[in-house]
Amino acid sequence: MAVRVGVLGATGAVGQRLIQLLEPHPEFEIAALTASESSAGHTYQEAAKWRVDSPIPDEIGEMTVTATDPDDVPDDVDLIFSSLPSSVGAEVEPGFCEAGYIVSSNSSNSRMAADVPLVIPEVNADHLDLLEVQRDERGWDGALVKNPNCSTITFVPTLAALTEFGLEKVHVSTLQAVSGAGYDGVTSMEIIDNAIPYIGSEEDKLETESRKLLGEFDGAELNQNSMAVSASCNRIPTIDGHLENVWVETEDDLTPEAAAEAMESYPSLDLRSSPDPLIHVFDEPDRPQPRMDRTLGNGMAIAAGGLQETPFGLQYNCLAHNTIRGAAGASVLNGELLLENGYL
Ligand code: 11C
Repeated sequence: MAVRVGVLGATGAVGQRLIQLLEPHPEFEIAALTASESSAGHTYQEAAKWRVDSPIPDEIGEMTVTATDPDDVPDDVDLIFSSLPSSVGAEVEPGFCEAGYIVSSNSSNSRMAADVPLVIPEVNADHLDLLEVQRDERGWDGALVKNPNCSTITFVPTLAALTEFGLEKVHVSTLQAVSGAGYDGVTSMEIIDNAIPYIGSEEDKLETESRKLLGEFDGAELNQNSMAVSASCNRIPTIDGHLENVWVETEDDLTPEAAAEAMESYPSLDLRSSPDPLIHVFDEPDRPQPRMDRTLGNGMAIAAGGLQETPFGLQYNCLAHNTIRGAAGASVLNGELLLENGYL
């Protein structure tokens, strides 16, 4: 029987992607949609300005949106997907966990909390065991699991493939699509004929989240990876798909050929939304590109290319669909991992 799920922040850009991915999902059944007070009481069709690239499913359009409050969500909902703005997430997610809900959240609040697993299943599924620490410390019947920022998800799997060479220094420069900024980014497209070299706290997120993801959980606490990471983040006028330029310095020699082989053979998982292969490596120096390659693996694959040796170590490009692999799909995949691990 499918697990009944709720979506918090269902009318936003990531909330819409969540609905698009969850509606046909055989393991999950959408049973609750929440949004801000102004949407509560309206049908989803009335409340949402639907913008994703498939029609709103009829049965979803007819559902009534509720306020984002555990008391308004049916008790038989077991799993909550959260795509709330971080300030709202910080306020309401703990209440859902206290009320016994398992929360798979894309919101950026609490990602770096010591007892909150920050998970990309193909990279650090074992960090889910941190939930035992979380339950001991917080006394929740529910649980809170996070996925990282979309730009972090784009490059960390490629680094995970290279850990055997001993990661020492990583420099990453991003070219991020406007959909990462939600509706405002997509609708205004103010940046046509422009690029913006500072987009909030992105750089800090890439630097800290990557070290947590590649850290080691010893059963009691999570030790951050010691690699040095420096990030520079930029917004470009692309609709979907974050492209990143990466330079990696390693302890052991690392040729482009060895790196390509490590990335191509990096294992995927036997979860429904995990693509196989996880990482596509292109030989063509002008790939990957957002418009051509963002839908690989149903938008869940990472694409890499342009591997070459430089005085600053191995250089390459990588790409992921930011609202699928980088956000909604990442939360759904964490939901599948929670199910696989008996939390649901
Ligand atoms: C952007 N990566 O492209 C951001 C959006 O931490 O989940 C996602 C922010 C986050 O602007």
